[in-house]
Amino acid sequence: MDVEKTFDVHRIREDFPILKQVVNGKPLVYLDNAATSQKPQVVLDEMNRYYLEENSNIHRGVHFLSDKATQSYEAARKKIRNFINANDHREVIFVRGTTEGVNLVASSYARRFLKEGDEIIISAMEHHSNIVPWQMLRDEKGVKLRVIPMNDNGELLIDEYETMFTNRTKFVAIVHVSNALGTINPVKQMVNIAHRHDVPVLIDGAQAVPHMRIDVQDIDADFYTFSAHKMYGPTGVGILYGKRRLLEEMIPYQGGGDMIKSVTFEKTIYNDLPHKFEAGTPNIVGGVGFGATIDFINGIDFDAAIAHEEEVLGYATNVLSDIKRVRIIGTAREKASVLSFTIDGIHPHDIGTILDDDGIAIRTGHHCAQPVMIRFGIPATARASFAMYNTKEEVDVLAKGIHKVIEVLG
Ligand code: C6P
Repeated sequence: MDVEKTFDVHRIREDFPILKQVVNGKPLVYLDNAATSQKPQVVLDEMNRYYLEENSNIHRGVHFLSDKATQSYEAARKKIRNFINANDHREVIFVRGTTEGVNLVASSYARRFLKEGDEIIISAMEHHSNIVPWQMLRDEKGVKLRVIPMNDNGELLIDEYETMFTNRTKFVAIVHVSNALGTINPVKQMVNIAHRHDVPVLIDGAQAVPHMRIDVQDIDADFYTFSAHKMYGPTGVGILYGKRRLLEEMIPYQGGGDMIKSVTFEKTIYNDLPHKFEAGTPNIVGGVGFGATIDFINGIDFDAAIAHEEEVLGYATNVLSDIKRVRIIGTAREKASVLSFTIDGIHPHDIGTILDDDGIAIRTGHHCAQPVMIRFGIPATARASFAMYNTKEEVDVLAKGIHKVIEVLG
């Protein structure tokens, strides 16, 4: 079936005013969605409305505006809870983004429960935000990091993963979709393997939630974290989902207002979930905007949007594979959104600069996943990453741009 018939990408593009821009005299072709996606008008309107009509601090005031702001913020939490099918809204903690989600778990769970000699399993394709917090813990507590290897297509070796568990293995932290390769990891199976060894799992869902339906109960993730800004929502807000039993056992790593029930100089009693982990005034407008983002996604045929993205990615993969000297990095069977590539003899930064002259926005560099670059023996890649509003015509513009890069730089 031709998904273009059931998903009107040109209609969806109307919802994103920024896409109409002209850059360097050319229509903007925005292919840097893995870094951050664009925001629909309805999300911008809702954030504006919040500031115009409700702006106030939450959970604190008895007055009208504070009550309204609290209701909007907490309504957003419940929308997000339904979106990821969490069992309870208290399992949905607002954080700054995926990075903070991982740091929260490393600090409040692993620092408390792991001891010297214990092992944490991560994978060879992690973003730095799911490496560095565990290294900091390693240096502080003497825990060990073990890394699941991957093959030349950028697929994790699940058989090897299975053999890595010992009685010292106490935690697993893995990415759902790689931002550098696009690989979709079989996280449900990987969680199942870890649970057979009674080991909890954190999943970095930053690149998964915008491109597939996520059911945290079906995956049986113990923790799952993601950022609003990669899924058409605002920057500076994201979610850490955690199973209630685990969150209840954990001690907050940030103290301050809102996360307490009572404070004396002798003793503090922490607040109930989820507020226990939400110290200080949060990104209220971000949370409200995130709620509007969920409404936006629920208001479209998200399954058709996902199918459209798959079709665009498949098309782009074919078109770029046909260009001589282009090497695609990340050729896993299961992929989402990301097309990383190199051009023989040309530095990725030069590719990005020349494409920018034609209004094409891609990301070049190591994508905060330096170990992936080392694994493939390259310093960097050029990366086109797609969202639901991208078209095959834009892929053609990208291909034309790549031909121009080869022509200009030889
Ligand atoms: N990747 C990219 O261009 P934050 O910055 O906290 O919202 O998300 C961090 C993060 C964590 N995990 C994965 C898999 C990610 O892709 C990212 C962010 C961006 O690929 C910016 S480096």
